[in-house]
Amino acid sequence: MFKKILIANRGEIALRVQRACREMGIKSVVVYSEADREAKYVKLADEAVCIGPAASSHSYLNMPAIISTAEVTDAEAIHPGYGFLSENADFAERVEKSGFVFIGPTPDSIRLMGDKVSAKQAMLKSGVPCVPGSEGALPEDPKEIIRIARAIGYPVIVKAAGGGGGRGMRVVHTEAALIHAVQTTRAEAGAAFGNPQVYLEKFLENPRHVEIQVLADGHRNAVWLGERDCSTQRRHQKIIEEAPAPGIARRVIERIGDRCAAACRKIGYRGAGTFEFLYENGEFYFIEMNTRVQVEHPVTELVTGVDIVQLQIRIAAGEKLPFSQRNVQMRGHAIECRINAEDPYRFTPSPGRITLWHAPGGPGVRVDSHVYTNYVVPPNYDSLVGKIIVHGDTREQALARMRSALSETVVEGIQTNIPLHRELLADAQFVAGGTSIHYLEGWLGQRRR
Ligand code: MV4
Repeated sequence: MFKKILIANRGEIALRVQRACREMGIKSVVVYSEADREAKYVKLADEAVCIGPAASSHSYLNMPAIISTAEVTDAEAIHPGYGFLSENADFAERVEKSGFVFIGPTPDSIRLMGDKVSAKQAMLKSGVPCVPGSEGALPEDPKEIIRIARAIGYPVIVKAAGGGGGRGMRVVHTEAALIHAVQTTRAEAGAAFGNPQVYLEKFLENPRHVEIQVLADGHRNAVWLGERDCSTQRRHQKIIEEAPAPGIARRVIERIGDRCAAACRKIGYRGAGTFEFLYENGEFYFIEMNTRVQVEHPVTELVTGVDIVQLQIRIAAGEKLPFSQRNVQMRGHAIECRINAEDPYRFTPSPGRITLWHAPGGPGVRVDSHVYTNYVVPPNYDSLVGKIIVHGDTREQALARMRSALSETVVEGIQTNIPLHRELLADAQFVAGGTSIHYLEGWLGQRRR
């Protein structure tokens, strides 16, 4: 096992990785920006190195600074967390070429999944059901494009191969609007991702976002760790996630989960991964795969009892998965509320000093947060200040525990979205379960304040 790991991230996930290291007897090195000097995980790290100014382009995205810090501190491996360089195949490659272990998939896997066209082709070949659409990237010829869209049937969605996570897409309802939409999306994609390739899919009008967590060890062993329902989102930012997904038959999930694990074996996947699906009318449709640990991984950890971050580290060290699929058991129900430093009505960021932070506790309550009383939330990064995750025997018990946890939580000095969470947890349709990806935005449109 590694003796020392460098954590190339910040905030709650830097603390989460550090906790995994400490439990495993591994020393941690953190890199931090000038804006994160006072962060608790910086003070708690075995070593901490300031790598640049607040702007992430000069610190958390600064590959040479991160790799040379690994060199001078004698770290053996680098954990990228989520966001920043976590899904950058060139970074993974540079880390390995410099003689360190990248705690994540191979550069080839990251590249395969980073291109959404090649990802979908790999999944189709591996037996994972995908949204009906173009076979690969669209050709140049407008006549051909029209023919492909007709075969799919309107509405269709144009997506950039280099996009993902909601960036670079356009819904098209009529043939008259098709070619212009394709050309605009191509131009935007070329500028934004350096890749003008686009593809077409049937546009699903009211799906849920359900994802499957996998772990694979690179020795052809792969397991899936259940699903997460991440439908409650606004502008592609998830705010509540839960496991399992309410109201979906176990045998339907099991069929999909087994296909995901089989696909991992087939493509030689190594590490943690997430298969993103749209779920509509009882069917699953693959859209993208994420090759990193996700913000919402704790709900899976609570229902399976598996420490995903520790297993990422063990897998990167060359160990085999310590259990097989039949040892994976789902127990109870878990819900995560993301706590953001933002105006709960207007969603504008609310950085600044937290004058009082009081975290909830009690049975089945977990808080993943790097903040504390007198911590200053910097304005330079995303607004996540913590996550409250609850576990119960049933969804009802988990909901009750979340309501109780939210009512115990006190945050003063900045605004947070806790009032929004409190309202949603009292909403009859959310409480009933199974709301779609459009529910929250519709609900916000009708909201009274
Ligand atoms: C779709 C879709 C409907 N039909 N694809 C948005 C994020 C990216 N991961 C894919 N996205 C979507 N792809 C087809 N064929 C609707 C969305 C979508 C969405 C997906 C998941 C979670 C939230 C979303 C919000 C708006 C649109």
